[in-house]
Amino acid sequence: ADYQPKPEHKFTFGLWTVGSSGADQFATTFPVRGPKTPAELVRLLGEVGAYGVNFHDNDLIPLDATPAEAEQIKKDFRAALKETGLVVPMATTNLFSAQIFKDGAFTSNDPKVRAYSIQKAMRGMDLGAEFGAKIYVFWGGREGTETDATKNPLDGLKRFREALNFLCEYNNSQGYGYKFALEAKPNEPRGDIYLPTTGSMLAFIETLDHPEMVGVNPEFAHEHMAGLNFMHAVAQAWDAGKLFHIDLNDQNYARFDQDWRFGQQNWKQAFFLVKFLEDVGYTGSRHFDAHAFRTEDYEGVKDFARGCMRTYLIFKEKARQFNEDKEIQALLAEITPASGEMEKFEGKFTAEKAAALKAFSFDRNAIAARGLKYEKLDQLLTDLMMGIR
Ligand code: GLO
Ligand code: NI
Ligand code: NI
Ligand code: NI
Repeated sequence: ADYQPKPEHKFTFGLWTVGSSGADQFATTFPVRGPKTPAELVRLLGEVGAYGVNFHDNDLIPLDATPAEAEQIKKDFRAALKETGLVVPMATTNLFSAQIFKDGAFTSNDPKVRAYSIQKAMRGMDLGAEFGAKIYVFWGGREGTETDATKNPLDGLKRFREALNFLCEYNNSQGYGYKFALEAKPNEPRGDIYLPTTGSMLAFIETLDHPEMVGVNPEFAHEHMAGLNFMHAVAQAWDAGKLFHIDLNDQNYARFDQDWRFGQQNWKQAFFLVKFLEDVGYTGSRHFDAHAFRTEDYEGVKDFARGCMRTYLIFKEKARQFNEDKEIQALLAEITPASGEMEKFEGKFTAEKAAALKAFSFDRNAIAARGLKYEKLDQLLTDLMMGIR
């Protein structure tokens, strides 16, 4: 394996990721990297071998741009896409940066803010469609509270639902063919954000008018902030047929939003995630929603972007080795025994089966006495990942 990114790997980055100025909560007015235009960022991504670029409405067109400025930016952006061959698989709306969103967007207590947010999302969908985006992400960054004295969460859910129902109909009315992908995050920037986990989003989707149009965009960092197992969240989304997009990065448990290079910190979790995506045959974008360290210049940003993709491909190769390793596979076969005698109790309920199972006598102690060799298996994986196998 040469670990070189190719279009078929579907590696994408947001304009906001490689375009991050390196500003943080304690240095908002001291960016360490000067701004680059969207067209320049596309060329940077082309240089490192990415397949696609995604954007928020205002990553491409600044909030206060004139129509003439907007046209020029789009023209330059389009030219850079053509030159590099990059595509735009996903677009999204910034409903969290501007002052007007200080109390949320779709769930704000102010009906003017709610209406403005839906207007902004429709315009964002128009913009994404101009560049061929087929996935539209909704991250409700400020849909939440610092104190629940201000809002009833039931109102929050109702407003969020109404907004999405409206936008699903808008999608149909324009014939855009978008699939919506809802992105959960437990907190930051709000004290608490509604629908804090991928699991919450999955349950919420079933309450919408067009559940078939809506899936999820789970993010590694966000599930880790909530102390959860990211791969398990992704698996549940996949099982529900709802894994429409994914945000890859890295994040230590229970910290603020770190948005690190994919695989920087939690190798094992990243490995299991890549293995899962490759084993099930996920065909969507592998989107990196991450930032280079504040210590980096734009050369460092390229190192960061190359690193995200390279690490993914290394884990993909390791997953292949895991699946082809005779000792590991033999052990796996041993620890997941065939049904044998239990087959007659398995599957759908029948009254006879239930009666037979109730009457069956199990040797509980003998069953429990069997060692499962999980220690051995996990060490084989560790050896494999460390490159000594
Ligand atoms: C912030 C989110 C953000 C979203 C983006 C896409 O933590 O991860 O980057 O992914 O706004 O809508
Ligand atoms: Ni995030
Ligand atoms: Ni994200
Ligand atoms: Ni983040």
